[in-house]
Amino acid sequence: MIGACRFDSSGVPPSTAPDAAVDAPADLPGDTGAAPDLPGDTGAAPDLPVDTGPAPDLPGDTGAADLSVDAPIAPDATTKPCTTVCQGQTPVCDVATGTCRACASHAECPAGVCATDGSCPAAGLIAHVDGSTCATSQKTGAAAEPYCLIAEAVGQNRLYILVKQGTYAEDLALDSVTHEIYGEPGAVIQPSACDKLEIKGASDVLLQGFTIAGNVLVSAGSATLAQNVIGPSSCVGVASTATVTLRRNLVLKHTLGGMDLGGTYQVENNFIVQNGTTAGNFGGVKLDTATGVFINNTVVDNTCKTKGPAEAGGVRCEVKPTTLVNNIFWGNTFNKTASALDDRQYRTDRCVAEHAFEELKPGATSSGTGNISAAAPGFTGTTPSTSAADYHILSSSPARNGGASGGAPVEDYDGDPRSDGQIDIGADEWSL
Ligand SMILES: [Ca+2]
Ligand SMILES: [Ca+2]
Repeated sequence: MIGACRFDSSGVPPSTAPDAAVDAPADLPGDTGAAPDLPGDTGAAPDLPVDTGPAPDLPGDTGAADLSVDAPIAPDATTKPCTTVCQGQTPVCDVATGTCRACASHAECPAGVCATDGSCPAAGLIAHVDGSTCATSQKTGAAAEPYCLIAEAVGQNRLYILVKQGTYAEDLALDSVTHEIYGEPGAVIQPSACDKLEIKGASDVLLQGFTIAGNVLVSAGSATLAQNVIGPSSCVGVASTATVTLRRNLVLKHTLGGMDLGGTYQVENNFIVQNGTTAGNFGGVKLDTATGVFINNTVVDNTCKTKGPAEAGGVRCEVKPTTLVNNIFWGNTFNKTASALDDRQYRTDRCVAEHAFEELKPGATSSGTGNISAAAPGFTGTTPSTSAADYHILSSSPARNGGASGGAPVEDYDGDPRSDGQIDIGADEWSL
């Protein structure tokens, strides 16, 4: 890069062209006079001296010589071009290493979509949805002819669907379709009632980047929900009897509980907060099977009714044992004060928590592999809050570096790498 740029003391910006006369090419060593020095130089007088010192170069310039400014711009020594064409699942040239890599954001792909496999799909594979610019006719899904509704793009011959910002008040029944559906910042799906955003049949669907102002029902097939804000709703936030992956979501304020998962599940790096009411029998999560992974989630400020034989404010497990790893369980409540059988945070008779940061009933101590507790979890904000940012951890949080590395996700809620070699408990890995 340009390392020698500076302004002269006068504030006159450096010139990339040589200054008049003074910076003219030097004479050759031994040149004493009349002979021509340059093409076109026919004069007899000696050429001007070389500018090597503090003499002024420009009007008002009183500083040192600016020869260094006039030096050619050298190529950046740290930039390494890729020697092969970057394509397929490694479409981006990483100029720091000179190697091709997967895309990391939509902005890196010319057609606007970075797919989950790291490739940049061709424009012809992408259906565009833009409720604000779509026309009443000529809707093909091409970038210049977007659909008005997400439902119009579903089931067409384009695998990828890219949804512009705006509120899409529509019910989506994704029945036996395969799509990766991406929301740009500000894209909101607003179903009309509970369970009106449904994945069913032989579907394989990704929903990523949305605010879902309602809930999601996965009744069959396979669904991946990633990087969404899901809620609030008067429903169960995510209800599944099929195969579901929940990654890096904020699941908040669902009256009937945050998630109720049967079938097979992978739940990692989610904030699950403020779900349930004092009328429900679980608050944050109900796991109906043990066929899944529940790791690095922050389950906080959820509630349920007065404890009966099965309720739990945080996580209610139905199968013994159901293992929960690297999770924060804090501030989950019953509509009841301290109890000898207090399962506010999770059902201790069926859930097996490991490397948990947990709030304990009065007088209790943490037990179980790697579990810890402390007076406060060290969140960045005052909870309860509707902002995921407030459930991130401070550098001083006791949850920091308390997790197990086995099976932990390589990234955190923010997409930041969990790379310091000591996994933090919860959805957030602390970083500067
Ligand atoms: Ca750490
Ligand atoms: Ca983080």
